[in-house]
Amino acid sequence: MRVLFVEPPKEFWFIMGDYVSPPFGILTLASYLEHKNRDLEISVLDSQVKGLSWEDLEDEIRKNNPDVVAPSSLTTANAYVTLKTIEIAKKINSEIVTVAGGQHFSSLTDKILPKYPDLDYIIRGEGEETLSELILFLKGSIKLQEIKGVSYLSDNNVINNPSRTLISDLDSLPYPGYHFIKDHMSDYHFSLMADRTKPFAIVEGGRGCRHACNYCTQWRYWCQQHRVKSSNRLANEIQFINEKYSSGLFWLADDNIELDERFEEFCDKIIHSNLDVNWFCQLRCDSIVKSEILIPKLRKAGCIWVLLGLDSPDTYVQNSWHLGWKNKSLGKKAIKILRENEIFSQGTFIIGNRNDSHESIEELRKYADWLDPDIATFMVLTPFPGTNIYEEAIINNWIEDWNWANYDMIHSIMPTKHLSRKEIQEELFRCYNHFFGSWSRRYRGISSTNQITRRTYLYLAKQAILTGLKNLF
Ligand code: B12
Ligand code: SF4
Repeated sequence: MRVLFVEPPKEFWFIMGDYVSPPFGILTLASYLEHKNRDLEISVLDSQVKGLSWEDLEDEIRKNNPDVVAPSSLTTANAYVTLKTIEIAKKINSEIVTVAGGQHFSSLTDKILPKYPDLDYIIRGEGEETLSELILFLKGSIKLQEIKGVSYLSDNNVINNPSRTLISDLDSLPYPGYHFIKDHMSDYHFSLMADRTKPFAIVEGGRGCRHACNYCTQWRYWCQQHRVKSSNRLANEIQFINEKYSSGLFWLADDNIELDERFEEFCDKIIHSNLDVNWFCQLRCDSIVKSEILIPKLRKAGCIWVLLGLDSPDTYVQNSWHLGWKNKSLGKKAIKILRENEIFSQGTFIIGNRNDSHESIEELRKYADWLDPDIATFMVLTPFPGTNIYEEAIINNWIEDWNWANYDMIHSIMPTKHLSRKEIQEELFRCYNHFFGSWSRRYRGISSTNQITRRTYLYLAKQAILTGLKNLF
């Protein structure tokens, strides 16, 4: 049986500059299938890195002649490209079995399956074990009804089999299947973070998050549990990928890293292995402040860039989004600690909450100025299916834009009590223009001794972000 995983052609998220990212989700699935089902012929086709058009993709699928096509989706914004890939597969051969998964498809099985009959199965939640059992079913070894976590149509009714429990030991997963895309490993890059001498790879130290922010899909998708790989396993994985493929820049895909003993051990192992690697991760301000003592070690182990959710200065928002840290000075302190350790801080801010007005967004701009992260990324509150905010928006009929392709956090999807969608879109532009338009900040950025800061501000100086945002209204 031939299984083809596909990363579809899709738009790049221009806010993050020039990058090509490996399709990590389907690489983990491909690797797991390979270990469980030795007799499968598995391939991963990455349209992004190969620069394939839709026509090229069709030719490639035809050449591969697969029995199963499983496209990646990553985000709600990618839902249509996933479905388009599935449509193409069925057009080539209606016998091809099509499978989708991930946050968006898992949340909307009842809506998607009846509307898109080309999609045969949705795998809800963690994909490894369910996909592997689905293959056993396709080979005739087990019954479909026995497979937990799968959804499908039967006599025009959507059947959602019971959910599956999560894998208890993440160390039991094989290494991600980078060998499936080995010829392209040097092409993956993230230009703002590192030059081409340090090709880019993703690794995953853990899944899920114990917090419960209202706008986030992750905590609920992973059952509000936080599971981690051991420090040894994570360090070995990075060492293996570095030595085998020369990847030098790693994105830790973890939703939220806890700066505990395990993570300290991980840093120690990387330091002792003398690897020339750098990495990016997401941390909460409260953890940075609480574990300040660990931050120099993170830097020594190669951490060069941290993304922090700084969200909004509004106490109402802080409370209603269950952000869990209400003291604004925590953000300020966290940025200071990172700066003292020469770790680049990217702060994310969210506009478009229900109470937002021109005045409150002006306050948010002042808050961003006061916090002064190395770069600020402003985003629009987006009701992703699977979040509390989505449910609230449905009940109150707030959603005005149902085009999933726009659910990328830079398009405005719903108005606030005081602002139309167009006004929110204009406010988003103003936020970037204000933060990056400041001559003193630009000058500081471009003349910084920190290479990443310099590179980032040079990119911003090209006005690509501002032009892109202006085109949205
Ligand atoms: C790395 C990353 C990126 C990378 C791209 C990585 C890539 N090409 O794979 C970059 C930086 C480019 C990126 C961009 C964006 N991202 Co992003 N990203 C992530 C991050 C941190 C890790 C993804 C990952 O590899 N996870 C690990 C894998 C193993 O988990 P997984 O993908 O969920 O896959 C498992 C299951 O879901 C399931 N599964 C998933 N897909 C499939 C497919 C099939 C066929 C099957 C059977 C199963 C299955 O099986 C897998 C194994 O169990 C996630 C957060 C997270 N921790 O997941 C956010 C995340 C996916 N991103 C998000 C968003 C919003 C975006 C952007 C729209 C903008 C933004 N504000 O960041 C852009 C869109 C870019 C684009 N045009 O596609 C949101 C998505 C929310 C949503 N529901 O839409 C997330 C969840 C972050 C968050 N906390 O909200 N992202
Ligand atoms: S936004 Fe971050 S901290 Fe909040 S639930 Fe999601 S992953 Fe956890």
